[in-house]
Amino acid sequence: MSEKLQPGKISGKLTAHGLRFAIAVSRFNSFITERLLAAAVDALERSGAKSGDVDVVHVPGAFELPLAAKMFAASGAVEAVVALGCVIRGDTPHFDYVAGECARGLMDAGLATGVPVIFGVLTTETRAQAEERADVGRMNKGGESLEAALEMIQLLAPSPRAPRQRARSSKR
Ligand code: INI
Repeated sequence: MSEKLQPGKISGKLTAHGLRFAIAVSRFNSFITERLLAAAVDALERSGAKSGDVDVVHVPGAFELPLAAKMFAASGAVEAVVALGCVIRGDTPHFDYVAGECARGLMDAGLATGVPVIFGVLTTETRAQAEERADVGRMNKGGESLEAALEMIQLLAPSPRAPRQRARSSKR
């Protein structure tokens, strides 16, 4: 009887040791975004990152996060960018523009550069929902964003089992 196929899993310990990160954080709704930042920095420290390996930049609001994220991602100086922000529907009639363009811009920055750009932006109906998601004792989205960055760095790292580019033959 043939043996059941066991697909190889790509997994391992998520360590930040020796990796460089940028965190872009919006000042708008700073009562939430500073909590996200503190949790992300804490998660980085616990994962083995050193102070010199992390740059933090503040931008006015979530709408400005994509440009800052793309600048870092394209610089070649970091392995991942984490964007942290908070858009609360009740606060703005243009919620959909700010939240939607922020999400689209961050996705574009990651796809254009090949560097993981993490969407650590809360988009909530109420302040209470934002508070819950920023609370390290409850949903801790700041810490989760950092873990997502580590996982994507590991996934994209060249592996000995990655498909190799076929050598070009000089013969025609
Ligand atoms: N920016 C946010 O990060 N969150 C919000 O909830 C928000 N509201 O409510 O408007 C917000 N607006 C500012 C926006 O991100 C830009 O900074 C601004 O429009 C200047 O470009």
